[in-house]
Amino acid sequence: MASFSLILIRLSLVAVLLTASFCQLKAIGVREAVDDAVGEQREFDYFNFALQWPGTQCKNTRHCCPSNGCCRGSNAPTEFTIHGLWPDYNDGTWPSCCKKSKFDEKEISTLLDALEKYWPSYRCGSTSTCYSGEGLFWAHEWEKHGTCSFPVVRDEYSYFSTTLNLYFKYNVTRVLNEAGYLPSNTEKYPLGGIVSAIQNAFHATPKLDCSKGAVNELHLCFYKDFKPRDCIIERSPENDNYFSSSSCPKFVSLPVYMSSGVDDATAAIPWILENEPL
Ligand code: U2P
Repeated sequence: MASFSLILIRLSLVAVLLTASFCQLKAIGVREAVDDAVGEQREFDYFNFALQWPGTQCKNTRHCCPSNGCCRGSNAPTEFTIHGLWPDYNDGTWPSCCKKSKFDEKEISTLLDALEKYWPSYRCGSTSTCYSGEGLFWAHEWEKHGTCSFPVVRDEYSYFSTTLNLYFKYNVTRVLNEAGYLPSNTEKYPLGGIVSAIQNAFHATPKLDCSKGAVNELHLCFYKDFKPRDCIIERSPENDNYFSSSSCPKFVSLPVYMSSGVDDATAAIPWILENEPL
C-alpha cells in the first residue's frame, strides 16, 4: 500500500513538472509569436507618394536652423518637395515600422545632395523614429514607411533612390505651371482644375491636402510596379461629392514661398530651437 502511494506521489510530481514545462514553452511561444507579429505586418497594397508645397509649409516658420528648408533664403525650395513614399493599404490604413532596420546615413551618402535639395525637412530639430530614437526626417520616413515597402523596395538605398526617381519622372510642379497654376499670394485656383491637370498628365487621380485653403500636400499613387493609379479619396459633399481632399475647399491657393529673412541659415539666429517636434 505504502509503495502504491509512493508511485502515486511520483506520478503526480511528474505531471506537475510536465505541466510546468509545457506552460513555460507555451509562454515563450506566445512571446515569439507576438514579436513576429510586430515585425511582420501584412504586405501593403500600393504606394502613396506624398509631396509638400514649401509656400504653405513655410508660412508659419518661427524657428530657423541649418536643417530647416524654410530657412535657406534665396536657395529655399520653390517646387513641390518630397515628404515620403508610403506603402498603404486599400482600406485607408497603412503599416508602419515593419522591419528593424535602423537608418544609416552612410548607405545613402551618394544621394545626400539630391535629398537635401528635393527632400528637405521644414522643421528644426529631430523627429521620432521607430528604432533609432530621435533622428533626421529621412530616418523617420525610412524606418516608419520604407521598412514596410518590402518586397518591392528591399533596402534603404533603394527606398531613397526609387523615391527620387519617381519625383523626377512625375514632375507635379511643371505640370501645374504648364496648366497656368503658378505660385501666387493673390490667386485662387479651382481644385478641380488642379486635379484635372494631374489626371491629364499622369492618367491617375491625385489627392490634395490643404491648410487654411492653401495646398499643403499633393499625393500621387502608384501600383507596386510603379504605374500610376488613383489615390483613395474620401468624397465630401462640400466638394460636390467629387474631389476629395479631406481638407481642401473648391478654390485653393498655391502660396509663394516667403523667405524667413535668413539667407545664411548658419548665421546667428536668435530663435534656433533644435528640438521642435515634427
Ligand atoms: O497625415 C498626417 C500624417 O499621417 C501619416 N500618414 C498619412 C497617410 C498615410 O497614408 N500614411 C501615413 O503615414 C503621415 O505621417 P508621417 O509619415 O509624416 O509620419 C502624415 O504626416
